[in-house]
Amino acid sequence: MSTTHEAAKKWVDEIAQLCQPDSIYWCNGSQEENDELCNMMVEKGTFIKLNPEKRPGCFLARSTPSDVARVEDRTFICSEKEEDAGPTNHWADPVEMKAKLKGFFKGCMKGRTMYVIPFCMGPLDSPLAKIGIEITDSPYVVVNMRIMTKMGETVLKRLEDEVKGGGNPKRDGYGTFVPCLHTVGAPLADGQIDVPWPCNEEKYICHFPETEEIWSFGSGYGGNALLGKKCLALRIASAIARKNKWMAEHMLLLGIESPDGTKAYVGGAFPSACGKTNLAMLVPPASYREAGWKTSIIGDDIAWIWPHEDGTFHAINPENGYFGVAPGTSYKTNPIAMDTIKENVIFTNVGLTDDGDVWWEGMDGPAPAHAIDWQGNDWTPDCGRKCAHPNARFTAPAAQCPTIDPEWQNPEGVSLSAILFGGRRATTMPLVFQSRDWTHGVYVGATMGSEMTAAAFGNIGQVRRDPMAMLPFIGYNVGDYWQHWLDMGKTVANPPLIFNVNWFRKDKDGNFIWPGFGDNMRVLDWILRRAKGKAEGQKTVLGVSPTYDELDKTGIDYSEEQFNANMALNPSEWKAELESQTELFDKVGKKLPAELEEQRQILIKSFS
Ligand code: SAT
Ligand code: MN
Repeated sequence: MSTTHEAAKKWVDEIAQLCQPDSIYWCNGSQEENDELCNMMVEKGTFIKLNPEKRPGCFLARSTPSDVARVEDRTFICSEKEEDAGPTNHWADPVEMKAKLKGFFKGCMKGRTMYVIPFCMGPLDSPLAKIGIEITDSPYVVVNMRIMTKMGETVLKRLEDEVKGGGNPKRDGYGTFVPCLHTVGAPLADGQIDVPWPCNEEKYICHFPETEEIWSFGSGYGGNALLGKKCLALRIASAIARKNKWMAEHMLLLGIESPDGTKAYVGGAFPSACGKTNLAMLVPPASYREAGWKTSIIGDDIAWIWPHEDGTFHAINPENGYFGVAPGTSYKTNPIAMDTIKENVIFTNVGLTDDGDVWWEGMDGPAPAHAIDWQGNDWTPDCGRKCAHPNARFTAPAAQCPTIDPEWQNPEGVSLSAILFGGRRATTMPLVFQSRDWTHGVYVGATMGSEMTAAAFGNIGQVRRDPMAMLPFIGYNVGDYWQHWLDMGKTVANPPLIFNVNWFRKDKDGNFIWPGFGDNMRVLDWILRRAKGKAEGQKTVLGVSPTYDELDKTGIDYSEEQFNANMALNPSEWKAELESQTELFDKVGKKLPAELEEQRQILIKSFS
């Protein structure tokens, strides 16, 4: 197989010359192809086939211990001007970086097969759909991309059709594709035996926003290697979106159906470790379910949002699967996820039980008496080591999710009623408030922060600013990104209302005040009533908050005192909060939109 798309053919030829693989294989995305690759990886030791009675169609991969997560300090935005990458990114000169990378990529696929993966992010007929071609020497990447994107023959055919004037002429990037080049960076000498998880100690995850290209060297893991996800759908897409007046955001998309049959959609941006996947798969409390409330998921990680002719923002999930964190996932914390990962799943760096199933810390029931840990060693509950790596993952097809929304493949997306921002804050931030207007909402997102949960990232409890939960994913200058948000609010008559939520506030004794998880439905209910003009709320200096009576408390104990503690705005905490926001604002410098500093000044006045 090859292609009639001249630019694609030329690019693949060029890369083959550079990387010198033993062979080239164009992926068609079929089940047979997938089975063959999986079997081959089982033979090679990359994959372990799980017990087909317990986990049909599932495999376990164990990575090299140094290749377990995204590598932010090896991630580069290679814009022509350094200023265009801005203070939150690592910048490198595109010409110099390309030259350097060419050195690394020269002969990097010797002894390996070069896979060509045509893929599409988003429904093919969506105006926002993005076609990419990933070249990789990793079969692990191929089978993961098959779950996480739409991949293979249909996509390539569509790209070829577009050159002839077919397909969907309204597609952003019509006729073109984003070249995504990936290698594990481990060429094989003649006769050399391969290791189960090849990778390189050197890693470069490079983005060229002006030419819309991605070059990734040395890692086989997740966001470093599945280039459709964070690299394309966030970093490159955010830069394209700015040019073409849409938005690429690190947001879940959740559908909520009220008992009266009306359906609303909300987007939510939360930093990692704030329960994004759990919220996207929320199960409402019993009283809500009995009353007829239903929730559904469009996406758990990324949203592409654009101004629709109906005067609202519409959103699609560009992904096709979930690349979720396994540890902590259980029937108690996320039953929907547990039901999604019963079959056809790739597990990476979880534990293996003696009966050929998977296990991780936080799974339901007692720990197994014996297992094999993520590094392949014997493990017992008292051995003092973790069985699964804390960033162990499942790759699962979205279509297997029992609460997948019927509209999740609608090319027109779904209309957004509300956007939520939220971090993990033990103090300062109330349970929920609605921002005063779009500009104030953008300020709330821009100054969003979350407390560190692991000592490794800094002092526990210290707030890390994570604007719109996009800190590692904005493909350009954060000041320009905020300006883009401000501008986008003016492109539709009815932009979504912007809310801030905080599920993690603690009382004097250090206990969470709000029950969280499914009970977050009670807050969403109020938010939707606000969106429909059916809840009065009460004005605070932050905007509008619910009254105690407006929150439905059926089935939980939540006293007015608890509510007041949850909603309290403590002036001294707020003075410190507003002061600490200057750290990021100062870094942004002259690119900081004046409106955002004005918003900060308004609050300084209110709290003095
Ligand atoms: O590894 S990924 O970037 O895909 C997941 C994550 O770190 O959020
Ligand atoms: Mn994410």
